[in-house]
Amino acid sequence: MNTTIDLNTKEKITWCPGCLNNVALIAFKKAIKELGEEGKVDPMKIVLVTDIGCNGKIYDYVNLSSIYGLHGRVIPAAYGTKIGNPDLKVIGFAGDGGTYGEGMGHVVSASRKNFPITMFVLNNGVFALTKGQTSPTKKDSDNIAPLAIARAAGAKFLARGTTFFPDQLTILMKEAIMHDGFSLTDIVQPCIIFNNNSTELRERLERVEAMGEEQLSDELKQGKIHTGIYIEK
Ligand SMILES: Cc1ncc(C[n+]2csc(CCOP(=O)(O)OP(=O)(O)O)c2C)c(N)n1
Ligand code: SF4
Ligand SMILES: [Mg+2]
Repeated sequence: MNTTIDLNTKEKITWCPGCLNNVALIAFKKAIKELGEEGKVDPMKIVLVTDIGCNGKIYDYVNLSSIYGLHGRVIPAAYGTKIGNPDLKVIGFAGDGGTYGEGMGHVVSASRKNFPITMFVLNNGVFALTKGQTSPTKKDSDNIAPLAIARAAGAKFLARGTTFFPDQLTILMKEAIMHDGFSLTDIVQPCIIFNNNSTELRERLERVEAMGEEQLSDELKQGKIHTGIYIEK
């Protein structure tokens, strides 16, 4: 197993200065590096499937085999890749607009049928790349609770992380990647240009060891947003 792969690339990062996507990128690379060093994952057998959006630029910033997919269609592309070669560890990376808007039907199918893929969603509450239109998770806009929906559809591994707790985010990512079936990790963060809700998020976010059914939907109640892992017992 090759655990010494350099995950960095030479591509210039074009996210806005201070974009929290950088935190998720660092947490993700740390997770892959540590799993490689622990002998749990072979980075050469990982395929990253990315979406369109600010989040999608991660395709250029991680030195892994990758597919730059269509907007909202990361889950089918990832599942097809896994079916084609079950030896691969397939990791989807996408945004809230693509995954919970256009792609929500795929979340339901993946949850229901337990597709053996990992999904990370950078949830900034807006369609950021296209200049900040409201996404399904933006607070005060009849927002949805994606983890509760996935749970209702049968998902067995759900996690919520945040770029405000980067150490926990790495831990969540490692657990999600090691999970054999479908895992959905929602990563709450502001978009500092189009949805700068940093102060509000800092007040609402609360780290917990394990999430229960009720905590999955706390975001919908617009109170505390718990970060942690829910695993079906
Ligand atoms: C099928 C389709 N619909 C719409 C678009 C235009 N589009 C590109 S990126 C984007 C918004 C992405 O929002 P999100 O998924 O939340 O990602 P973010 O930019 O916030 O990271 C949209 C609407 C597209 N490329 N393809
Ligand atoms: S618009 Fe928002 S999400 Fe996109 S790069 Fe800038 S800060 Fe990041
Ligand atoms: Mg978004």
